[in-house]
Amino acid sequence: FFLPGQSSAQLKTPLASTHPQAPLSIYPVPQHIQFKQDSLPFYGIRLTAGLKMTGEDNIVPLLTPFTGKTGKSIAIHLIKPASKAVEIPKEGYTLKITARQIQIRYQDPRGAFYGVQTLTQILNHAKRTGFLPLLDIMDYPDIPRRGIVEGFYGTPWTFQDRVDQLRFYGKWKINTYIYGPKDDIYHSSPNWRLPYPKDQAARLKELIHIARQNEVDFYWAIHPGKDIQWNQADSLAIIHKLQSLYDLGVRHFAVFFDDIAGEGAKAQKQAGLLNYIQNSFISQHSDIGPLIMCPTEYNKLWADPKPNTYLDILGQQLDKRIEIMWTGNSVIHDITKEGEDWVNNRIGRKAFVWWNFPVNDYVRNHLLLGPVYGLDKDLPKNVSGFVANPMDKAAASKVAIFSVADFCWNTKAYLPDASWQKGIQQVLPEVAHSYKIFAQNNTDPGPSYHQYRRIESPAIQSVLDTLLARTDQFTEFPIKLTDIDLSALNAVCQSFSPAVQDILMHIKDTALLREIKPWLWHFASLGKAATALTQLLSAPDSKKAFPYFLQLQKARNQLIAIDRQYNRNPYQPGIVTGGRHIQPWIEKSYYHFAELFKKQGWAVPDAVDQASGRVITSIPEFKQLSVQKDVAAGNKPVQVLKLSPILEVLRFNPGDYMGIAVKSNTSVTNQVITTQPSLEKSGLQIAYSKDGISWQADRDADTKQIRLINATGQPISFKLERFDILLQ
Ligand code: 14T
Repeated sequence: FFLPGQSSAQLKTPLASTHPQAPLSIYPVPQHIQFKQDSLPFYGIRLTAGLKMTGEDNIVPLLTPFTGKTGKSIAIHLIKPASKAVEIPKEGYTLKITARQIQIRYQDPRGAFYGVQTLTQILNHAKRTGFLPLLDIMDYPDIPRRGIVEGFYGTPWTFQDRVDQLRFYGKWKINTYIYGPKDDIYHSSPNWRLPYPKDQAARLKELIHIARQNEVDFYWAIHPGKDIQWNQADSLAIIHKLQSLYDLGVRHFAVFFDDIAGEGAKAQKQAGLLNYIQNSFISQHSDIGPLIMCPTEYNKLWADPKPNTYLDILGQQLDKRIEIMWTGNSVIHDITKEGEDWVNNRIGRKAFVWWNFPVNDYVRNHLLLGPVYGLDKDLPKNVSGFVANPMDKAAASKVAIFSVADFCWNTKAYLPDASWQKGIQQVLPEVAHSYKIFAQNNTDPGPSYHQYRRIESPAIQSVLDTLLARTDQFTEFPIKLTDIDLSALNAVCQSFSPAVQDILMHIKDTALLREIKPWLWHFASLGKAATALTQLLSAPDSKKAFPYFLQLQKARNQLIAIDRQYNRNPYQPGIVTGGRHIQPWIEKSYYHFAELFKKQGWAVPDAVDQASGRVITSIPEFKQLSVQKDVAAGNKPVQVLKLSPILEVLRFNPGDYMGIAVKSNTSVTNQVITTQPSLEKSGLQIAYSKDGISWQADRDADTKQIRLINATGQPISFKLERFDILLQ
């Protein structure tokens, strides 16, 4: 892909990202740290004989890069106190650096590993500055199980992604990885009953080994609820499957009952099966950790609030040793203390949080790269664990994962923005400044069924929204901007394209680059469109303004081309950047000024026409859905407007409908609508209208609205597989 008008010589080099005098900051933030007002010249470390002998095989390799050759090197002692006189919490450690030695005390091997991880951060600082600070640290995690659930729909992470992740987790003191990608057919239907084929089993075995080296508990989850039979044969099928993973080295298990309906969703049956697994498998091994389950009613919005229903039944009947997952007040939600109290009361134990961030399987054209915020600081008191569900883009999820680790370790000290910046610094030090620019403007999922929104473009959001609101009044040049200052906005927009160039040229993480490339291209064009627009707005007269309009149009055409060419998937195809504030401002302004210049007699070239439509529905939750744009390949590509396939089973009461209305200047040439069960079997009807008032059974040249309606007298349950309308 070629971005015109840029040469490397034009680029401003970002500030050196690792300043030698940068103060020492340790992440996750330690619980207690006391700096002595002193430091030692640093000549490297010396591994003591004891450490070499007893040190776990995952510890010495972390330290060897820092060993010194001179007699002035400082000795490291790793001590497991024989008595419990010094109280060190689980997975905790103390770290003391004096003028004579470095001493780490721990209770369990994981504590030793974490103490050494902290030490490596200090030693890196010492190497950089030449001085080793004297200090005292006492540290331990707030949340006992912390990490990641690979639980999204879409292409699962690759083997290499996972290797990379597990190493990253060890480094940042994450101890939990739950394996549960929805699209692994041996995790879910149809093949959950079958053992993994040899090659896949071998790969899992390797991962489990790497997890162990990095002090990560590898949980393997099964998702049997779509077609499970509540009989002895299927109970045994699960035990056999779990045993086959035990044989590969798995010592932590989970059973997921999310996103299912019907027979598999019954609380009594689920509790019965899980208790059976507990008694005949988990308890039969001395070395298996507590079992985790994901309930069918896994969030407050979906939970039956009546007493003695699903959650209470689990609470009463499910063995108390089994942990229960929970996504919060809705599928995708901030995590509040009240919400946790509510579920804990019902399930009779502390919920294990499954946080659906930064997962983007419901908005696949968006990247969610912003700070981790919206998590209650009191969570450690109310949860048994906390895992985040990431994007299918493993490397691009790391910045958020870094902050999840930071939050879970020390919730009271957690600062979303500082942690986000530090995460970027750690993951992409060579392009940190540029990546921040990119990531700040790629945070919000946009309107969706889940109604989860994130702050985006914080530095410019208010000026953009003011401009957007006033655009209709901009009818002559010079434009009266009164109190609006465009210089800051202009400077920000001008930084986008150079930031993209910097990332494209200097990024070291090639996996990350592969994941986000089309979004980078899009963002560069977005910067050009926005820059042209700010210049247009500042022009003294329309003659000076018009060339900027042409630049805006050209950049906008690039945006549309990128959106139509990349990230093809049936759900949310295409590429969005700056979707919350920047794009709406550009779209609105573009149409406004195209009209204005036409009226003034300028030869405005034909625009790439961007079709658009809106959802029409009787169902309140779906009013938030956005209509997706796509292109159907053919002799001549055709524009398509579509509703994303909806994974959930929908229930239409008599009279309920859902569909798309297009703009008056668009004509509909065809539609492809499929459901499960089929339209004929389900009893649903397709109806057409030119005004949304009178509806008919056939499409004609005036059709502007198409909907799917339950015109029967009975409720209809179905899955929406495809709702595409083709445009002229
Ligand atoms: F198990 C759960 F806690 C959960 O969150 N399940 C899925 C999860 O795999 C997915 O990645 C996540 C985000 O899309 O949401 C859940 O999936 C859904 C949510 C829906 F509202 C699937 C269909 C839905 F309608």
